[in-house]
Amino acid sequence: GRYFGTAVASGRLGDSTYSTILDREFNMITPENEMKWDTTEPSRGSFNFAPADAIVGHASAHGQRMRGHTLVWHSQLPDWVKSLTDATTLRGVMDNHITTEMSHYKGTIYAWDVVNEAFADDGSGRHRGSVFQNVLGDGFIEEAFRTARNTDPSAKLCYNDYNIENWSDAKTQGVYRMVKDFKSRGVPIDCVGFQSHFGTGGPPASFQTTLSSFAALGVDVQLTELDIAQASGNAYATAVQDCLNVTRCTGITVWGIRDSDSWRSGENPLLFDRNGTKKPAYGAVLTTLGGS
Ligand code: 9MR
Repeated sequence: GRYFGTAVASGRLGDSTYSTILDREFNMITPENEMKWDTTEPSRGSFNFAPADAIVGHASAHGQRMRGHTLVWHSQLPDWVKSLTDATTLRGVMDNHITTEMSHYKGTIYAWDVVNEAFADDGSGRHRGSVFQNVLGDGFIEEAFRTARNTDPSAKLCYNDYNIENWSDAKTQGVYRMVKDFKSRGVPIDCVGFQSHFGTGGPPASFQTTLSSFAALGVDVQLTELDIAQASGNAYATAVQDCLNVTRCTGITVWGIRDSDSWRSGENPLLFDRNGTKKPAYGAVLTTLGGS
């Protein structure tokens, strides 16, 4: 009943080992970089959807659904956006970016990471500094979600972040307060993505509590970028079981296919080795999902 997805890099689609595993094992795709602002709007008003279109085309040809990643993020953001200082201008630029990209992909995206990584790592539980935060203030996240809903009312709208898996962390609590506030005021939000980039031990003991606590606010939750240093089978099994134990945990995405495809390849964090062979963690995930 859950989807199982992976991040995909458009440049690897021509690698037959890669695409064979992709189409055999995964029914959800997140573009690893191709839908980010530096690729999609490298200069103001000039949009480039070709790399992401290649992935969407692959997905529709193979019956895979898509997560859109990501519309508003402080990173992989072009300098022309970072240098804006006028609030009216930046608000217009942000809203135009959201409406143009979402409109291009209307009907092809199951869920959008509307805003990515907006909270700080400093233990404050507050938003991080960014051009959006510094010029537009706290309201920029709400503005982005409202614009997204108006553009494509049938796409699920998610907030996505890392290091929000441990329930007692200030960052987790900060995101929780935001979602609770959005729900109480009718700001449109449908889901929260927990990136789940874990160390060797896998998820924190409280991960299921975190997932169920957010779900109780009335949002779906997903593991959106799962990878685990050294990929212990137990750690992967625990992460998957934490999701299965929460009714509103609707799916899991791993952040790449083979270890050699990973952004942290030195830690061998994925389910397939460099040759595309299944690792023990693959079996642990399959068994946890009820397969054999
Ligand atoms: O995996 C992505 C890598 O190829 C890029 O170089 C990097 C640039 O920031 O982004 C990586 O993906 C990130 C994702 O978009 C957001 N969460 C953290 C991921 C790993 O850095």
